[in-house]
Amino acid sequence: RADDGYRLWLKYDLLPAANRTAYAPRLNRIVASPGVPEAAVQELVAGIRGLTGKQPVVGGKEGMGAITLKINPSLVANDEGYSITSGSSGIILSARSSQGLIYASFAFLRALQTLQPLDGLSISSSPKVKYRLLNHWDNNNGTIERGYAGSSLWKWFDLPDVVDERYRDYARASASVGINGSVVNNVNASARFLTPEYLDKLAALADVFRPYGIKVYLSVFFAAPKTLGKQQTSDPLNPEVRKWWAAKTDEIYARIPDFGGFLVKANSEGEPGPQDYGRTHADGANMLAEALGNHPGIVMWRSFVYKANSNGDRAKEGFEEFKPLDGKFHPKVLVQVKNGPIDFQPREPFHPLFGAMPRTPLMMEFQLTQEYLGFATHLAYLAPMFKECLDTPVAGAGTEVGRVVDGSLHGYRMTGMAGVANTGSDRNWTGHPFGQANWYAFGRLAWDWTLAADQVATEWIHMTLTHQPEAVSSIREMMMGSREAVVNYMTPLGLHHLMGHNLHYGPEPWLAKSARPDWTAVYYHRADSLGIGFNRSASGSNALGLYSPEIQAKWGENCPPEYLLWFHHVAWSQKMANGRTLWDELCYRYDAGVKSVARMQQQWNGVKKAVDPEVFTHVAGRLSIQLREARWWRDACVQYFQTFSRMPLPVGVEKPG
Ligand code: GCW
Repeated sequence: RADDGYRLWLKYDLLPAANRTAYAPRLNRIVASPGVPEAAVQELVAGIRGLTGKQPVVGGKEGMGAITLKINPSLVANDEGYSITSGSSGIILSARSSQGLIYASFAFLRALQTLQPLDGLSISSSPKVKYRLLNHWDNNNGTIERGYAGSSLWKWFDLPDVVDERYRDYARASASVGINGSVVNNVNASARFLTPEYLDKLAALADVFRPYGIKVYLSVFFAAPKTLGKQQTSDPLNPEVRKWWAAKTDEIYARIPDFGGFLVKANSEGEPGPQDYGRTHADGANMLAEALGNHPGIVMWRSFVYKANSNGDRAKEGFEEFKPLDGKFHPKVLVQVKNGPIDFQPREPFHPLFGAMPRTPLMMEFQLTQEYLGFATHLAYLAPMFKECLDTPVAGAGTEVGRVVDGSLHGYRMTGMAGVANTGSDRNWTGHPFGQANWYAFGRLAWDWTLAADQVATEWIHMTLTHQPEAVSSIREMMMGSREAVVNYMTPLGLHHLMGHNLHYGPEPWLAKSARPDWTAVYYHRADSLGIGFNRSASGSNALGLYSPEIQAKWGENCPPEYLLWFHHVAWSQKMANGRTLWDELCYRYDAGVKSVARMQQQWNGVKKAVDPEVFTHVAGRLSIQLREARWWRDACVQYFQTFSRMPLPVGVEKPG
């Protein structure tokens, strides 16, 4: 039967016969003591039935043939961690909490889905980060800001009376990769979400998510006291305003006792905020944290701020506003920082705030929806991009961004990672079938950022597409190179933000006229007759100076090609380490991007027999768009930059046509 992608990586289709035979005698019954969550047992029953063709019974005794689930408060793991062992007493899933058993069950099923041997199985795992959240930029009218897979999953007009069964599948899929929270609405927030009417709808969603350990969170409109509460002001230091938020918070908790908390975009891109009243981001965040009182929720305050300032450098603004506030935030506040200092570009250096605010817990914000990476039409597996950021030291060895985020570097206990979701109402959830891999990988890396991107890809391929070994390896190869391909055909060598105005799709490097200089492409690439690139070194904006001395040394004079034009304005004829001129290298990289997509097409064609025909055709179609658009990008950019370099195309680079 053709697969429509709805079941994501939780397909539970029959395993290859040899694996089924090996597994079968060990999976006869599921033994659950009191306190074991029903959702875990249900998932195991459904999973094992699907994968082996044999339905296990629920009940009986621990021992050979049994999968026994146990709550064990003395297990060496953190609150949500678990262990899985297999031996003479059968398979034992243990955890300190019922939530840990949910994760153990999904991990056990993953072991089966990825064909792990069960003999002597011994897995133990605890999440490295506490708050592992999807951020949905979904509006109450059903649209999604930067969403490319249909409309919102949340049917606000139907809720709370009509509860779509899809909400449960969303929760299952998210929990299966360790996600434990969902901010359901856009950071450009409507105050409407704080009305009793919408809180009832939210409570209905929370009820569906709860069995899977997913908490609901809201993005809040900072001026709600004025617009919704009829207050004179929304000044965070005004006592009436503070009372209003405290009462609103109580109202939320009366409906949703485990409500997760608030996400705030303030004084950014026209959103209101504390600065409207001469207050700081810390004043605003702390006011909301205090409004939460003894409730368990948290405040996530975004650092994504920039203002129109023709003399400045947008890459410095978040740093300049937030760094001085280090140590000034309430203990319930996390500052949520995008991975890079501009805006979710195909490649950015890590944000200079990481490592620079040792007295403030910083959480990571990645973007799964491909706003700047070809929407849902281009195939780009993003785990290598997440890893590149997380694995980079902020200073010396052992200071990886991942260690800032997991709290180990500066001793934070509040830790978090957010992913801007790529889900929507499309039957396959993410539009591009491979978009599912980014949701999957985000969850896995939020749980443990030290996992390898190719290992995560391998898991996902087995669970979603095929077990056939050659096909698994060529699909993995295709995925692993895909993000670099996008970097090459869109913005190689550290170039950034050359995308079409506002829409952020397709090339528009010539864009020079806009309401604001930092909304043009020429602001970022700075091409002229001498060379190209944004001088952010000491002789330029000195955004490089915001980083540690180690990083300044690394990305200064001998800057690696990946970040070259991000930090430096380089002469067209400057020689690269490989002996080519900058101009030639730029052309080669654009061309290499196109060639990589052509190669991806071949790799995909080569796995035709190993994957579902419907998925095959769907992906093949999208790859042909991607190839056409990769050429479009290359030809537009190379020809435009050639008007400055006035140099010929190097040998071997395909002529525009
Ligand atoms: O990337 C930009 C987007 C906006 C978005 C903003 C943000 C939600 O173009 O659509 O708004 O970032 O992250 O706040």
